[in-house]
Amino acid sequence: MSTRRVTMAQALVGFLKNQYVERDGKENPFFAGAWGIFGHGIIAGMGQALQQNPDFRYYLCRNEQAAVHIATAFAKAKNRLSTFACTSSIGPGATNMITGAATATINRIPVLLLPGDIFARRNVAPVLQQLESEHSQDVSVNDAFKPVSRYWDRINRPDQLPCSVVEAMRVLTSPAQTGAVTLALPQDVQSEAWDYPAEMFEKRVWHISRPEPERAIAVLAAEMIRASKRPLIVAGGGVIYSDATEALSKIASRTGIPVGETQAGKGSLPFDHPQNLGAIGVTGTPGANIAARDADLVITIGTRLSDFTTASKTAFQNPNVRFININVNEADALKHAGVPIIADARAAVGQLDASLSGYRVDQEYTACIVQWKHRWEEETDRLFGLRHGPPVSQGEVIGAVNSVSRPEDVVVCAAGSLPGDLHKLWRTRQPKGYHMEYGYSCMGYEIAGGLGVKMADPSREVYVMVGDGSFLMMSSEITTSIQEGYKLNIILLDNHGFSSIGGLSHAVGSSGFGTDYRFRRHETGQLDGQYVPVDFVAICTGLGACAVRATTHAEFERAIQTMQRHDRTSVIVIEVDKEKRVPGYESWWDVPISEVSEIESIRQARAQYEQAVKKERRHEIAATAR
Ligand SMILES: Cc1ncc(C[n+]2csc(CCOP(=O)(O)OP(=O)(O)O)c2C)c(N)n1
Ligand SMILES: [Mg+2]
Repeated sequence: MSTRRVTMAQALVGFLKNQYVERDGKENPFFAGAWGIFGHGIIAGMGQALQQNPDFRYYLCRNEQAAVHIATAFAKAKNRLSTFACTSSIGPGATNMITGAATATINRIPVLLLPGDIFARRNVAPVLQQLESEHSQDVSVNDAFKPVSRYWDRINRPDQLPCSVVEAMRVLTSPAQTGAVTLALPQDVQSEAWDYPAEMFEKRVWHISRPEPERAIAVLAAEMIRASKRPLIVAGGGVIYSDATEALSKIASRTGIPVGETQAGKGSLPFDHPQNLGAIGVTGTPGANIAARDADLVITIGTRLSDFTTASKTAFQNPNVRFININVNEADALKHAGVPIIADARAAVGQLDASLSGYRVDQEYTACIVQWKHRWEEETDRLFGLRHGPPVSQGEVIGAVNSVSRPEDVVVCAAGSLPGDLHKLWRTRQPKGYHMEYGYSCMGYEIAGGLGVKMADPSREVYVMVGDGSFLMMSSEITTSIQEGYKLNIILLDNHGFSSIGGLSHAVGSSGFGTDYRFRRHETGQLDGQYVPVDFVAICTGLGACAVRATTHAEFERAIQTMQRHDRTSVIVIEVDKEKRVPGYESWWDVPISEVSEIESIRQARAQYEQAVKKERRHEIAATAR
């Protein structure tokens, strides 16, 4: 057997750069390079290996958490067919990546994390940044990656690497299992040489399969659809990742079954597709939520059925409702006691379509769908057309960005009140036009995520919509976007705090406590003084971007035109009125309210809560349809 004597880190990079994926006959390298920030735990091992492999590009970011968000957004934009590795030093660099790992895993997006780790040799312990443990020397901060990784290993010997990297690739490329994969790299082992089998460095192609539905289950599902009067499709992220959007469009058009889109599934159909009722769930449109309420059959495709989709299990109120779940992941397919079609979304939808020939929903339902859509377009126009303030309303800012963006452009967002408003209002015209991280809804994802999206397809303009809270949490990758020459269009909506959680606070009877960026007043001891002024334009300019402040709607429209002419990352800061919210429609979210309290408004909110919570259903224990 021919071998190559290289260090563990050199072997790792040599392996990663030769991993390819193939789906539907199309092949591409799986890794686009590595992000990271070096420290003593990685500079001499992985750092040196990256240095001698310039064809596996190293990208220097400003924050390790952001690096993982960049990788996640890139992979999401690439339908999980490509990603980055993220390297870090030991200690804080590593633990900075944990939030990113959770974000990736919860969203089912592949990222490879390579944190440095404490010496396997142990004799020099405790090293700088080492967590000492008296009960075991086999513990480091990297153990904290275990619950947020889909695969986790520590490379304690160089000869262990071949087994571990192959397992890592299996999980990363599995549509059902994918998420963050962590290989912790002890500092000493990274630099140790071994005679690696030369085969390890040959090109390897990982086939991404499209599992077909089991015949008997597919027949049962088709029978159930034919027997249903008010079927509804819930389209999740799996529709987009599996490239099933055209198949969905066909089945919806042919059968007339309406479609509601989850956050990850938004864009599955163009907004003006006759069967697209738009957003569903807590942040859904009235049409989609009424259709969900009355549906006798819900066909979910590629969704995790999170509480935002099920309106905390209150969305589906028909006493006879049944579920068919098309999902490549068994656990998702079995949710809500559904008939599980454990298969690739595109394969399953295509097959279902073929077995439903001649079936169409009745005219009455079709007429409802037409009317719901018409009314929703009117409501969207109303919210886009508000000329509130200044401060202007968030809805009209979304409208202005939407109308400037081209169909192929992408809006990126993650946390705050924007995700709900965008879910409802954004008129998505192409499947990749809407990029929302709403599995973890991680404040700070937005700008880093925007960079990942832009890198995935530089031909698209990327519009990052970010609240002041998220911006203040993590904006430093603006500098990285300038370093790498990727232009982002950032719209920063300043409402001096948390519109989202502030609104929620009012709804739970807590009057906005602790959700505004205000000075502490000596008289009250509370954060109830004037707003704390922040010069966002100065911050963005300081980070290297072009930045302006707009106050009126007309100024904003002019600024967004000017933004098109800039060749580097550009920011518009606009103050929005946090009280001029986009309303909720026909939905509810379970946020438990104190059972006892000294505050009257909370007692009232609790009384309402006790009524509302009664609508929650236990779909998981329903008898199955079989
Ligand atoms: C890392 C993180 N911390 C806390 C939260 C909880 N949270 C959700 S939205 C929000 C406020 C976001 O403020 P901002 O970005 O200004 O958006 P706005 O609500 O004003 O639209 C908070 C604190 C979160 N989602 N992520
Ligand atoms: Mg805010």
